[in-house]
Amino acid sequence: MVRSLTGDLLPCFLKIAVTEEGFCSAPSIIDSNSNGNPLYSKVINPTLSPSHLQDLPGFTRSVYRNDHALITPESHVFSPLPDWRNTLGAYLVSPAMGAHFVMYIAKMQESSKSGLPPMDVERFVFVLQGSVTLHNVSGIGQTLMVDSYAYFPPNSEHLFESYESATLVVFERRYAYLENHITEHVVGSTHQQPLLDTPGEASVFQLRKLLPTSLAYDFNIHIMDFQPGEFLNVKEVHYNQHGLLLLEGQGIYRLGDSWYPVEAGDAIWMAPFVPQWYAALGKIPTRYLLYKDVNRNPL
Ligand code: UGY
Ligand code: MN
Repeated sequence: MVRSLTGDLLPCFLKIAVTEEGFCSAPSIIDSNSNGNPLYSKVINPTLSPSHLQDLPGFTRSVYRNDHALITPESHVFSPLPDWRNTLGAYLVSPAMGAHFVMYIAKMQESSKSGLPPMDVERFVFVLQGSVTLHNVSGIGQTLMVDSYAYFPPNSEHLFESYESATLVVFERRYAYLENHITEHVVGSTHQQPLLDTPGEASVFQLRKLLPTSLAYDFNIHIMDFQPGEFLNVKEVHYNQHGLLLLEGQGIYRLGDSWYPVEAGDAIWMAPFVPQWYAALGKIPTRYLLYKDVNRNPL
């Protein structure tokens, strides 16, 4: 302890000026931290970007709430996908959260093969990295590259093979049958899909839909593109569920009362009626892929 100029007893480290004049003989813990920065300098120069905290062991931006979840890449946990060969999977959305669908990343390694979904479950697959060969029932192979996708109606035979490696994002859902309507097998590529109108959004973002919009389909997959600085006009609250994968760019996602910095690689689950809003920030455009259930009476 030292006595301050006003006569109070103070611990050494609070009176830098006094210690510099030699009153405090304790070893100096006051000048700098181990990085050579002034002690406590972070308090007055706070880290504004949470990504700097990524060096902190245990830090994650992932969040799990009852009406939304943000699952960031450092939280992905992969394990062998049952029924697939040489493939690791990380489920990012599942019914355990309250969702009626699953969304998972499948990492196909050398000489890998897909398995089939359970009975009455439809499947949508989008290639994120590498390429896969899709064999149809007659055994004919078709190569799907990055940005290509395929949809399989419930109970339809199909097989993916990867000879080197490939990463896929997969959506599956128990099909909601509708009398006199059936879905068909679809194969396509994002860039082949036309740009669509975005009512209520005054052309703020670009929208493509990867599946037909006809009644037979009980969900669609949207590809949404935003230039930096663009944001959703509508502060959406709706009955539909979403599973989202940010493919490129960064920005702020509002989910309920929380505002999250997000970037490419992040996955989001949105329960029905969760308030949702996005603004694209940074220097490059944002692209995200979005599952949305459609065409069915919510009753
Ligand atoms: O179509 C949608 O519901 C979409 N605009 N939602 C979203 O981007 N969160
Ligand atoms: Mn929405």
